[in-house]
Amino acid sequence: MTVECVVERGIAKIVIDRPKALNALNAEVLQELQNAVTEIQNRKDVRVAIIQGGGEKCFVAGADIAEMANLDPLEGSEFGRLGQKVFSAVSELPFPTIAVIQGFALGGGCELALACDIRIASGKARFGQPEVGLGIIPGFGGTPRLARLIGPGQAKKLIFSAEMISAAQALGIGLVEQVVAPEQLNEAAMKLAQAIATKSPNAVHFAKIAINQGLEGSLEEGMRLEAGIFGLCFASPEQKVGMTAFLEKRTVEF
Ligand code: DAK
Repeated sequence: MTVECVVERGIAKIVIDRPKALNALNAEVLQELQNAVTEIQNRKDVRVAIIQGGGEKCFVAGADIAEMANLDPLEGSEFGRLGQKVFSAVSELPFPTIAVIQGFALGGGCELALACDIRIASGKARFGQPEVGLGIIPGFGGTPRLARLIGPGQAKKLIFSAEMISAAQALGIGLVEQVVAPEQLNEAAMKLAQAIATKSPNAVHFAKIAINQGLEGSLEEGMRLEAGIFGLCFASPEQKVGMTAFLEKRTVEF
């Protein structure tokens, strides 16, 4: 098994561990990643997921170039469909996802980080979309997701130039949300995951839907959606539990 998935105290940890190829995504790894996502997506005990690469050097160095090199058009499109399906499944997980990036996040690896809700990187991490140097374009959702996250100008700069950027540069353009010292990466990720895992799971789920769907339409549509979902929170016992605990000056446990 190359993709390991463990769940502990509400936090699912998915590790892509293929060090010989810098965790590159071949069809087998993509299928294992899909299996891991399928396993956790309906589990009520999972409140947040962390996705990371095994080893010191790499998050994920992209799609497996050796496997892709000799694909015919039909195989290429099958590979692309599998990748897009897996990445969509990651982005549609009902709870937050955190990409924990210790090293290279390139091509499909950068796109996997983009499919997550939040990205935390080590100061040693490096990011890039090198596809145009290989005669292809990002194909796992990179073009629309990157442009939405960092704006079309920065996305075009990164994709057209195929240049690698540092963690500090990635932070500067909003490609990652937090950069920490390499030795603090796991601790920082767990701290964030634990903070999320102690909050109302329904509220966190609803907030994710409101933010993601709210970005799809106009501001007015987003506000209407937010109002509807806000109302829905009052159908959940967690709203009563949370507010009652506050009023009674008790610590809340969801
Ligand atoms: N695929 C396969 N093997 C890879 C790999 C990759 N992406 N990246 C690294 N490796 C392998 C190397 O070949 C090497 O294997 P051996 O020679 O030891 O057998 C081993 O990992 C160690 O790599 P290096 O020796 O190159 O290590 P360095 O420290 O010198 O360099 C590096 C690290 C990350 C800078 C370098 O390995 C590198 O540039 N790797 C390639 C990065 C890259 O170009 N990634 C983008 C891949 S393209 C699609 C949708 C999406 C995609 C495609 C199609 N459809 C819709 C159809 C996505 C495309 C991509 O992601």
